[in-house]
Amino acid sequence: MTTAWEIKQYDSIDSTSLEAKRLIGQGHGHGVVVSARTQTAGRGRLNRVWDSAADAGIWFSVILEPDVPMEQMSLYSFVAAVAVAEAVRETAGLAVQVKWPNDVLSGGRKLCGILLELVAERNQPLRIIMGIGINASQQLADFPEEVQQKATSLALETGKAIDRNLVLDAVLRWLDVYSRQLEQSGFEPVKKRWQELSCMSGKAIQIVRQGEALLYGTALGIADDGALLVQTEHGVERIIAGDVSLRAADGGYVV
Ligand code: BT5
Repeated sequence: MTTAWEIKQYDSIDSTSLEAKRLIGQGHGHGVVVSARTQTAGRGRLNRVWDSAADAGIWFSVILEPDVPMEQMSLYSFVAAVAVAEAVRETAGLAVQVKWPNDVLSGGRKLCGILLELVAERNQPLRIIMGIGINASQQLADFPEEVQQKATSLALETGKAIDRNLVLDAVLRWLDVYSRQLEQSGFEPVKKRWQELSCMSGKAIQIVRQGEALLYGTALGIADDGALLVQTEHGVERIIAGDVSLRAADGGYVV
């Protein structure tokens, strides 16, 4: 069954994910989508700032009540990434790559970030808030300086103006497709598609983890629980959280 998405459109909001959380508190649930023209406190992982300039991107959060066991909830970040990749291919004609854990890249630059949060309220089903930010019309100079070195937008990649609503509709349609696959067939089909789109397999990478030493190795792929498998000099390590950079031709690590 396809989801009857209910899109709540805002001009300006602190964060679409914070608003989604407030809406859950007010009794809203599966299928509600919070979308805003701008966010004044857009967030990434670890409370990092997500630049969300007015009308420059597709900033939205989706509330889901997945029909999967608790331990599979985090796999929805892969569902989100492949859904964004398909939607961008379909609407902008752009072939993008995915990077563990939660990025969609084009030309080695970050086009989209995904933030997955789990909400457990007393006597209520477990819910996911899936926050997605896709850069649409920015030129490089429009991004804050720190972001300019690693970000891109649909306009920069395609040279065309893209209808943001078309992209949003396509992402929601593909979210339905891949959520259903995860619920009905387990992680394998989503994992396979993610690995096809991955820019990492066999690449030399560096991983930054909170409170731990830098880790260097070769990306092997993802495990059945979504962990990143890395061949290091000490054997295969399973990474469950961290920031990954790929080694560039000059030996430095990028994005
Ligand atoms: C992410 O975090 O990539 C998740 C971003 C999720 C944003 C969406 S927008 C709708 C919803 N509402 C929210 O408040 N959030 C979600 P992370 O992997 O931690 O990456 C954050 C880093 O990306 C920042 O520290 C910057 O370096 C960089 N960055 C910030 N804004 C960016 C942008 N617009 N495009 C590309 N990179 C950006």
